[in-house]
Amino acid sequence: MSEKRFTEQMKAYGQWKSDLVTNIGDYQKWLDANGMGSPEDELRIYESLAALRSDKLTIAFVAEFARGKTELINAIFFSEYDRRLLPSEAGRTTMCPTELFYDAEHQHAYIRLLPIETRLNDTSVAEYKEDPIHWSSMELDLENPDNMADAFQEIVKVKKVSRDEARRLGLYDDSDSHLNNPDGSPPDEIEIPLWRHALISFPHPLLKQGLVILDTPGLNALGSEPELTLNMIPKAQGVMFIMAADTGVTKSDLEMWSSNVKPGRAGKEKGLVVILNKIDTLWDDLKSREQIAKTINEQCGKAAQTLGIDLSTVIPVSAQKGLLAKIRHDQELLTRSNILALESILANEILPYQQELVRDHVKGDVGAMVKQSCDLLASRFHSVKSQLQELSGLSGKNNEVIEHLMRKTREEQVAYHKNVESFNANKKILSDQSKQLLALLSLSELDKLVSRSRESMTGSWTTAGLKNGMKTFFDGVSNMLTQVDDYSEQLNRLVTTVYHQFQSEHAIQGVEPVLYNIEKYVAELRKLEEEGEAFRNSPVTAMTEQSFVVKKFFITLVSHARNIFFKAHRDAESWSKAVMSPLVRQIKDHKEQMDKRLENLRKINESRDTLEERIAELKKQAVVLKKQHDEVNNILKVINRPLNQQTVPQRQQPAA
Ligand SMILES: Nc1nc2c(ncn2[C@@H]2O[C@H](COP(=O)(O)OP(=O)(O)O)[C@@H](O)[C@H]2O)c(=O)[nH]1
Ligand SMILES: [Mg+2]
Repeated sequence: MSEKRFTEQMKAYGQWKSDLVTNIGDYQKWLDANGMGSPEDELRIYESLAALRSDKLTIAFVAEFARGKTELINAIFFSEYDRRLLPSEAGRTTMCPTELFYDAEHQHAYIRLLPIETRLNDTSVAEYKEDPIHWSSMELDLENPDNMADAFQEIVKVKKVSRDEARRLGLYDDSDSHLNNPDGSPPDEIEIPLWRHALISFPHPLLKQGLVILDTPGLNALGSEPELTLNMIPKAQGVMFIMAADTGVTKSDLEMWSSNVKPGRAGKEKGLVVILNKIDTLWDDLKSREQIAKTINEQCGKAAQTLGIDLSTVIPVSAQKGLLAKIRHDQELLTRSNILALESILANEILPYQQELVRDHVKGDVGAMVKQSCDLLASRFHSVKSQLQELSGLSGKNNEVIEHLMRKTREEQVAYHKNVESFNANKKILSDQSKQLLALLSLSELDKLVSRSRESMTGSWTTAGLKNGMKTFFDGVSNMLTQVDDYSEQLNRLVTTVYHQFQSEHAIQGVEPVLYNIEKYVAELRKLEEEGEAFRNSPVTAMTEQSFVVKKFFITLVSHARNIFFKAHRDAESWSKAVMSPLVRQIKDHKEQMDKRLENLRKINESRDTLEERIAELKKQAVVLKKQHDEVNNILKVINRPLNQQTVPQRQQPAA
């Protein structure tokens, strides 16, 4: 088994995505060239391509401050700069959540910083991201790593503000007694981060392939910025939770684990990596390697026990020695640091998992469209073949037989017209019912629910009030979704019946409709609720000024839920527009073929010479259809191609 390094694997993943993009582009061109596309198809393809191009693999580093998150990021991803790129030093810890990525739209490297004062507004960080005007922006000089490292110093910057100011920002609470002066009096000034969030874009090869790294500050920051816990961390494909060997598992480590890490990973355990960092602090020269290995293993065991997880899932590493070893090309030290074990998990577990998700998505979306095109062509081919058979059987037959066939075709035409009428009536019913479906997913209804939930908090932004508010909100959401689910089931049944009825009455080969499914949005909302519950129950909410955090939390929760609703609504809308198109196309095909058949029979009836001509024509058509079918089928094959089956390596413990 070959175990690929993360960098290689990421490159292969990028290549795979770009092949898919080309393939989908081919399909798009094919639709155009053959006049088989519709505006809805165009839109769906466009969205799929956009989703593929903007696909990101986010790895979040979550831990209490000074556990070595930033050092690990330096060691895993940025060692080729031969220096410590992001600031990681004793006493100067990352103060604001920092995202490292590549912004392909603005092709220059920059660092953007959101002032801490924006906390006073009700706008979420996600919303601020849409609007660069609120950010303070600096260009990065890529030729000059010193300059880059200097610019990165911004993310550790702090400033002193009055106690009142800190309180207003939700960064100080009278219960924060650990900040008191030695005589017990509260401090006059509080040190707070200068920035609320940092975005760093630069063209590192991994970032260019779609890797996003989220570096977070400690527990305090997570407590005061619910968006991290509710949105950014759960959305990450990989979460690295880090403890340190020199401190062991502390109370706040544990708190962070149970409030901020574990709940967001429910059902996504694959992406969670638990790390015991700084094992070099246990490298005692007076002990043998075996003794050291034993000590490290014991520490991992203790950590695993405290967190309630399996020992084999705790990876001991030394970020600092890993970085040093990579810079010095010291193979022995690199092995000892065990950094490569982490890379291997990223490369062989987290990345393939994301690839599977992306593939399933493309398969379900564009794949379903391509399949419909394929089926439609098969159905055309089938009908040409049967006409061909019919005509071939006519040579040597008398006019009576031909007239009989003409009569039969005319009867079919009459039946067809009747069926088309009933099809149009059904289509109208479907369109009305789709409107009802959209109404059930209405955002204004959701907003009414939000107001009711706010009211049921009885105006108090406390955790007790929040409990009522959240209950009202999620009960309401769940109620709305149950209705949507029932309704869409009914709609799906109608769609299927309309398809099958027409096809069976006219002996047309089956093209299956795509059904509407709300399940994935229900699952997303359920997850949001779980994360919300965990956060609400966490002691973190009690640490900073309550009303502040509770309010921010509620706003984040609602905006996230609103976003999920929005997506479900948009999906339902484009579904309802596109669901009947394949059948409409098939019906049109069928009509054309009947007309053509009648005309053929008429001409043959007049002169037997035309028979051979018609047969030759149909044969030509069959060849063209076969070719078209093969072309589309090849596109479908690429989309459905299984990913390279990899044996996932067992996570292994290092030799000390
Ligand atoms: N001995 C040792 N120190 C480390 C290691 N990783 C990080 N540190 C030190 O721990 C301190 C905090 O590291 P940093 O990466 O800033 O932690 P963060 O706050 O979690 O991002 C710094 O002084 C680092 O040099 C390690 O593997 N071994
Ligand atoms: Mg840090």
